[in-house]
Amino acid sequence: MSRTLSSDAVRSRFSAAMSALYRQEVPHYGELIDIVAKVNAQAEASDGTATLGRNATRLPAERHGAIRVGSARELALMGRFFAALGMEPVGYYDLSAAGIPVHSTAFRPVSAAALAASPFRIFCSLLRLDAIEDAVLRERAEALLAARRIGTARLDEVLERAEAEGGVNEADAEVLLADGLAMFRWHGRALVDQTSYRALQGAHPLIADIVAFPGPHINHLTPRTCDIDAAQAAMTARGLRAKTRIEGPPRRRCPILLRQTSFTALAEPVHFADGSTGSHTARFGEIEQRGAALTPKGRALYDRCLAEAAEATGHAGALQAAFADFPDDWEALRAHDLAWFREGEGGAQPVTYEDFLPVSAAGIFRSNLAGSRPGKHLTGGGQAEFQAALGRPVRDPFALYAAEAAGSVATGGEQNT
Ligand code: OOG
Ligand code: NI
Repeated sequence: MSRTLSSDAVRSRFSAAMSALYRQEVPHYGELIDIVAKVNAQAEASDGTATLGRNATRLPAERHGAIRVGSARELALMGRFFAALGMEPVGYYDLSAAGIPVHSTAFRPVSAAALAASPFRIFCSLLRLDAIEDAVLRERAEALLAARRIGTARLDEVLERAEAEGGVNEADAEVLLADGLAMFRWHGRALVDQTSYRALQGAHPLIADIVAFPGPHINHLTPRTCDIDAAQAAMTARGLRAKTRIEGPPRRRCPILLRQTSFTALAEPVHFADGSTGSHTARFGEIEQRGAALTPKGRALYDRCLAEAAEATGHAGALQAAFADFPDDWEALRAHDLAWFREGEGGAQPVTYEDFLPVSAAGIFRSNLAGSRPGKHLTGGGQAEFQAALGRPVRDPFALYAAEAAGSVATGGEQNT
């Protein structure tokens, strides 16, 4: 046991390795990292408070990525793999409410110490095969997924040892890194012929992305900026085609939750199983800005404001107008019990939001899927089915923030069942 490495160290190495891989696979990602580093340095110099206290130090290494898996077995493997990296499933996101045929969780470190050591997260989505209405196509997709093996046998052995011994040694860590990285790399080779690819694409572009390839390729890796408006302007100035609308709350003096924007997916060459070639668009770039975590009361207000803005679409100031009644100073946010605070040096400090937002995530999905049209809201299954597939319950984000605000550590994974 003395040779056991800390999961923080393994996660931090994995995050750096993923970043190097993505830089190599998607050259625009390197540009994005440069832009964000410059914007963050400028914001830091002009206003040290912009990054929410203690988080300034973790900013340069902070990333989130996203993957999509096709079956319960694959999701369970992801749960075990990320557990070995000290990442737990937090939250449940039903994207089918927005017409996207997946449901999701976020694997992330949960303690303040682990977040400070390496704040790496993965937004992980599970395909809902019931979105395929054509029975023949659905069975074909099921058969492809049943035959697919995304992890190696030695990775499985390492995970079993990690679970039994509560950690990994250096040799096992190297397998986790190498075989983990291999799972998430892009394969310019499809498992199916071009006709089948098009049929899957016709059911929903996401279905083709998940089912037609050998594994769950990482589809974006997102650096965190402390000024997303400046970073977006810099992206546009460099010729990266950024999405015009920033997802999430409007620009405010006191940032809350999460603001995100992406640039469009690149078309990548694909070799199909019939020997023909074509292209596939799935991978893209994204930047994020994080603000304060909201209490259930604050979140309910946020959801109301967002719904109001959605109804008023069309006029440019709709978002600002809809959030006019959301207090924009820390004292008021605290007095009205809208955001979480922790006692720190110099008084109460807002707790940073570490999770995602379903409406924003749907916007990010949509903006990067060629020709996607809304699917139906799937009513069956939901969170219970997702957790059964994962093999464990997801943790309740509110319980984690409440514990952080109270200066304690939330225990167990049994909440939110
Ligand atoms: C995930 C999209 C959601 C975010 O930052 O909200 C997401 C995906 O496209 O697989 O990454
Ligand atoms: Ni993202």
